[in-house]
Amino acid sequence: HGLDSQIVIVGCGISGIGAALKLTKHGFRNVRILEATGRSGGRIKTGRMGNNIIEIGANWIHGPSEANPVFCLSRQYSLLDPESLTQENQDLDIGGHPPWVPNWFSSSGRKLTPELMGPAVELFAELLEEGGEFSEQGGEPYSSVGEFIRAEVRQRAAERWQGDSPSCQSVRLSLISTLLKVECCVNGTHTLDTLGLGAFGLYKTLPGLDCTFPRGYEGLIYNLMKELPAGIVSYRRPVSCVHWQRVVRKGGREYPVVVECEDGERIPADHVILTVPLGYLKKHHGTLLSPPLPLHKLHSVQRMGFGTNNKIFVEFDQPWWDDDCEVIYLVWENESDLVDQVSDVERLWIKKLFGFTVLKPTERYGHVLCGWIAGHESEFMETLPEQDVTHSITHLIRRFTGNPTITPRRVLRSQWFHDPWTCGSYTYTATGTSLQDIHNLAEPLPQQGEQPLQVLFAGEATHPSFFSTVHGALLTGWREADRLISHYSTPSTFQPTRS
Ligand code: 6YU
Repeated sequence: HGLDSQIVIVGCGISGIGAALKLTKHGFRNVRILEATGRSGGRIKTGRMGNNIIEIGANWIHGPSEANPVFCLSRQYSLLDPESLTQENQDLDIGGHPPWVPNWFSSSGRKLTPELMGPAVELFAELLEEGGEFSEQGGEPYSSVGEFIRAEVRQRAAERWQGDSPSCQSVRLSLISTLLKVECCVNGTHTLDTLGLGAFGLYKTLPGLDCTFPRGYEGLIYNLMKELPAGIVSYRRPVSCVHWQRVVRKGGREYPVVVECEDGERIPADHVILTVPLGYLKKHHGTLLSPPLPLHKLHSVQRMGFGTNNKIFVEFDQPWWDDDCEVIYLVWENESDLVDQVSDVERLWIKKLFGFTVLKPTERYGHVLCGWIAGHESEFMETLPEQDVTHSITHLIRRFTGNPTITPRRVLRSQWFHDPWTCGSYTYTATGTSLQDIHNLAEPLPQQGEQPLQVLFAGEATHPSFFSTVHGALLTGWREADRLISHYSTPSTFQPTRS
């Protein structure tokens, strides 16, 4: 049946869309996407705050250069600013950390100087780089990135900063606590103590200065969707169970899989590509697959990390940061003990917010900041009424600027942990995980036998080096489409369609 085989894709995020496009362009005639929500895009989600466009999910193209398919497609669709397209920007190799102009504010209401903060910033960057080298060394001195950074900071700071005053040393160590919180956001983990050191170097960066979409990330989804055959997506159609290893007869044919939807519909299929987020799979694997996941796959689902990173957008009438400032760090002066989690989440959750990125250019956005907060503190923040979040943010900014009159015009936050179809933000390599776990997640079911490839797995969590990104997710959708294409192209399995 080759090109007539029934293929069901679960999830209409970038990986599901990518898989569907490749399959339909190759000539597969019976491809359907089942999407739980009323929209396409999944974790690519552009919203509005007043007249401004804001990204509720993915923000940047990480490493926008020739090897990044998201960059290439966005260029083709004319979605990017001219600066992002320059060879100079594509060639910049920033190792995942863009050289943003910082402002530092402290909890005693003073602005901290680059001279004071510089040595702490340098030390932290050095340790992040070293931390990424253990994955190729076949052994690591600590199990987590958090333990490694803390131990090395204590030792190197004592050596390097011994001539500086105690207060200077103390505020630099407090900045390290802030930078630990930044990394919690970048990696989408509650604390760096659960981020595996051995696997830290698995994540690979591409060259290119991270860029945004001037008219919103969803423009990419819109353009891709236009290329899909009409009507192949069924919205508000959550899948409740994928029954595989079955023999189901319909229309004179036998199918090995039945996809059961929450509304009771049962759809026979030859292949299902599952693109649900790892957070969703962790929570629902027991009911989503029947028979259940084989143990080695289940254990990898459980071992891999999936955490929360949320944004809090805040709009002001006037800026309280420098004209050229691109990122604002908040330094709690009592945090010289290198902490990245708070002791009392309900009372102190706001201390986990590391600071803000500045939405640029000002002519387009006005004075809007994007606050970043990861972990359990972020998950708690989601449960608060919006006015409580506004109150905490206002109080925080007044304290750090020493200006008791600053009042945000508007506040809006994301709530990824309580999104029932995502259950968090993105994947990280937790302590004890290795590349093998990602391979296990990506392995199709069954791999061999009479009816192979009944259930295939795509989505950001299944990419060995670009997990947690949009380009990683897209590549996994293409990978699973290619797997089916080559399955039907090999002579032993290819059966030409009769007309
Ligand atoms: C990137 C960035 N970015 C910020 C925030 C978030 C993410 N990412 P989808 O979830 O999209 O699709 C699945 C669909 O399935 C979905 O529509 C569901 O509704 C549906 N579904 C679920 N259950 C179902 C059911 N039962 N039945 C039917 N349908 C069902 N990526 O490139 N740049 O700036 C950010 C960011 C707040 C939440 C991001 C970013 C991650 C991407 O958004 C994400 O990977 C993809 O969109 C996922 O696509 P998908 O198709 O797999 O799933 C140095 C170093 C170290 C390590 N890493 C650091 C890298 C930095 C990571 N950066 C992230 C940062 C931000 C800010």
